[in-house]
Amino acid sequence: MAVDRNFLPYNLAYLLDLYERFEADPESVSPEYRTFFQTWSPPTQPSEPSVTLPDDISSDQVIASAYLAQAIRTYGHLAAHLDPLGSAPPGDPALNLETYHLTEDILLALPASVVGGPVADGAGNAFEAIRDLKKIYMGTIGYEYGHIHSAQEREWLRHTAECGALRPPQAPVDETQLLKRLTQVEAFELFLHRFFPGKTRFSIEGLDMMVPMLDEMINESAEEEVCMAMLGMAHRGRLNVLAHVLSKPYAQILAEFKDPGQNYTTLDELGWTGDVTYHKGARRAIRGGEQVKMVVWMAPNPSHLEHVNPVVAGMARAASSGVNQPGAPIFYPKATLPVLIHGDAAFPGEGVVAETLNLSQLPGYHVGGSVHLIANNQLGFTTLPHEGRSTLYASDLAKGFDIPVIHVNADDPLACLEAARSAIAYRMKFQKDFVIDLVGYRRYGHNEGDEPGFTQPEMYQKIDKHPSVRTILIDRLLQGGIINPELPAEWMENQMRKLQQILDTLNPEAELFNPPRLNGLTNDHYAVQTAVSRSQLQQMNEDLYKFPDGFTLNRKLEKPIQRRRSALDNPDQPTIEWAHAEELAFATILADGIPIRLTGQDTERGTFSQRHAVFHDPTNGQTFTPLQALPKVRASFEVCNSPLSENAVLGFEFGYNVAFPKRLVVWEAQYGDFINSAQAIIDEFVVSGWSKWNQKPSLVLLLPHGYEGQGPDHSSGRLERFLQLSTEANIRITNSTTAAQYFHLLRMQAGLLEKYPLPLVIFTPKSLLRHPRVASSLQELTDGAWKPVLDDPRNPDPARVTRLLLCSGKIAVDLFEARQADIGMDAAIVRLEQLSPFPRDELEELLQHYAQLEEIVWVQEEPENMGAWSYVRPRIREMLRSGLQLHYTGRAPSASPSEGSMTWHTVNQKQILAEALGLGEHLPQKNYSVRENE
Ligand SMILES: Cc1ncc(C[n+]2csc(CCOP(=O)(O)OP(=O)(O)O)c2C)c(N)n1
Repeated sequence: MAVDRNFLPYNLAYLLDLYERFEADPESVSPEYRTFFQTWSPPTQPSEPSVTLPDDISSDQVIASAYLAQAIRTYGHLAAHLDPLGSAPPGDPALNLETYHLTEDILLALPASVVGGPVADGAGNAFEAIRDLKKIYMGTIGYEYGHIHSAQEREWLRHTAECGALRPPQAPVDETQLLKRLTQVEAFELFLHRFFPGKTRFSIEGLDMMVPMLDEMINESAEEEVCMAMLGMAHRGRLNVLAHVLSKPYAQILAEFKDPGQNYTTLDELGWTGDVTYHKGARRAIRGGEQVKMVVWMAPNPSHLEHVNPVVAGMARAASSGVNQPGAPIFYPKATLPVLIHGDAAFPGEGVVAETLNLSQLPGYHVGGSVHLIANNQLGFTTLPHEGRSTLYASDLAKGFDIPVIHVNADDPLACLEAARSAIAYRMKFQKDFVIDLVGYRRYGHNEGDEPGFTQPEMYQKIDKHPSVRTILIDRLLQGGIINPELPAEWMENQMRKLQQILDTLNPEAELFNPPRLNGLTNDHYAVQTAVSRSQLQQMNEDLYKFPDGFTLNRKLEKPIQRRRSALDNPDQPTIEWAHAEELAFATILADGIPIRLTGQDTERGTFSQRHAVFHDPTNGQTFTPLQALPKVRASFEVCNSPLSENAVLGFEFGYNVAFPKRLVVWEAQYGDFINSAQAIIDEFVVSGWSKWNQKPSLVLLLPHGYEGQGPDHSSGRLERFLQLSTEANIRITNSTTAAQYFHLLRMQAGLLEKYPLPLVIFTPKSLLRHPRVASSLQELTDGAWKPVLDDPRNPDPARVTRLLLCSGKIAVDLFEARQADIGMDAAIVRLEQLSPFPRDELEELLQHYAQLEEIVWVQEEPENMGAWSYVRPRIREMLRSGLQLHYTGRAPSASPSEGSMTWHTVNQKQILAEALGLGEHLPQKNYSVRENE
């Protein structure tokens, strides 16, 4: 049998030990070894020069030496010198000779082959090999790869660590250039410190090597197939990275520091807030001659630490996906390199980190491997590691995700570059994540105005005396006679002079970004052709439900699919249900050449078994996705079930969308209620990305919403929160009630991607998904358009209507159902299908139409402090003509969105309907209704 090198240990001694055990009892070794030993026997002629063991060396000592070597490889990081401030590493008894009853003399007497690996090749005996192994594993790099499940990867990592191919002299570093780079890094901080004292910049000092490491990663990957590097990072060192890695002009950064804000007009007028300088993103093209060789892109991010991680991953996924052909998108795993820079307190502390790591190997979220760099300054604001995490290392979380880790001392430039090279080499080979824990310190307080001595006096006594990495490098280069002694000072002066000249000649306003204006939406903005011809829809419907030869449809789906097949036969019959309308909308959007990505928990099938975007053959488990098999489309359709996450997955979809806003990206919550697990992504990215960073998101959120007695956490998508966040120009919020409206809305969103992209929140039905009142006719798709306001379908005589029951969403259907045929003719039920931007003109038209109105009753099923009431109330009041009253009917104010019991729900729901419709059904509970104008 061929020996699989992946499970062969380096040292023969270990193998012999195993062989002995196998001979004594074959069951005592693993199945792989058992198979292997069946055809293997110990070499009679050693492959190494033959060594005769001295008489006083036992085979136990040979085995002990092998164990020691193994322990150094596995636990050497515990004794590595990782802290530039010199704290003692924890160490481990497994790394000590005494633990194995070994001595230096014993090791000197043993051959190097008992240690194995490349170190053995150059060593004269086991002592030298162990010494060299310790240099590798217990120097200024700590390797952690023993937890990796794949033997092939472990072998590669071990080989990479030990064979030295990535480190000098095999891979030389131009240390003079490195010094030049570190001079730029340090001069930038010194200059800002001198001219803007105390102003927050979150200096990189103490982790200066971050910049050359990023240079190295970008240059290394530019040599491969990578055409884009996507960076995400928090505040620490960001300005330095922007200046040097993203080539953001010094003038622009200095202008932002000067902040000529007095000439700006007010926030009100612009709707623009911009963001602090250390949150801004940037893009840079690296050219190779005329060609753009690579694009480096740093995403803007909020202060909310680590929340940019999934966003960057989503951006990378979008950049690596080919979408301009029918079927599934084509993913190019090496095309984009995501690099995420984390804080040492934030990485273990913020849950979104784990959520994002969990995305890394999932088919719909894979980005070909991200490189993570923990900017470890050993403090989180004032918090020490033992207060901030329950793990030894800041990086330990990553080990659970099968990610290799390298810890490296930030004061050893060559070790840092080796770590960067290893990360890229691993990522390119295995397309998996890699973590570098860059251990440094923080030169100043949390920010430059902060006094660190209040809380870390001893640490800062050390830091105050600690030389910068540039100084350490200069000393080394001078000692080696590599540079001329005048050079470092000369370079530093030149750099400072350059910055001074830029500052002296600065025209801050010219350098600053000129903010665009936010305009409110007008009716023109939804003047998009959304109707589709009858013949096209009928043809698409036919194509959609043609299954491939040999595909067996689940028996329980035969009838519903048959209903879909025939639903377009009678154009004026309301036979098209909600999910069917969605599929038709998607098909037509793909035919228009717009790619679609649809994700969410259990979204392929749909939480309520309504969608079936993917069919599963019960006889063989094969799948079929009709929207990927349509003949006449020009763009890809991607659909996938998300993992159980809201925060990271929504961040991911936001990133995917904002990187390429002309694709239709739809994310669905399992129930709208769970959206609050992603509140930071909503607040910080979806609704404010435009205002802060001039982004143009067009993400669609589907949030199942409606009161159906399922308790406080399965009722509300928190309409009120979105409405509160809307400025009428940053997001569209809808709560629509018919399949046709949904069809037109999706098509309108797709049609506006180019012209007027806006995030769109659609509160979607649950029990109404198959309700006959919600179903629509083909005619409504072929002739209709999106209507922000829907008048009463009963078409009441305006002369008789004195009460307008104004509402939004499912309660309208409940009102229609509860209203009896011959009564209530004085009331019209009108639906606001769109809440934001508020459809003033359409509502005004209706108020004119119902000229006899005496009262408008806002009816909602949500409690008074929730739902749309607080939002619509001032807007409706503005429109009240003289004598017209505004009233509220709905649930009483409440801390929790709904009742926990179906009975209690039913009582309250009935009461709201009775009150609104004036049915006089006085139920035992307090009848909650607010008389607005009294
Ligand atoms: C989600 C979130 N919580 C709290 C903060 C406040 N905050 C800003 S920086 C910081 C410390 C971060 O420490 P670390 O991750 O080690 O990064 P460092 O600042 O040391 O570079 C904290 C708590 C924040 N910005 N974001």
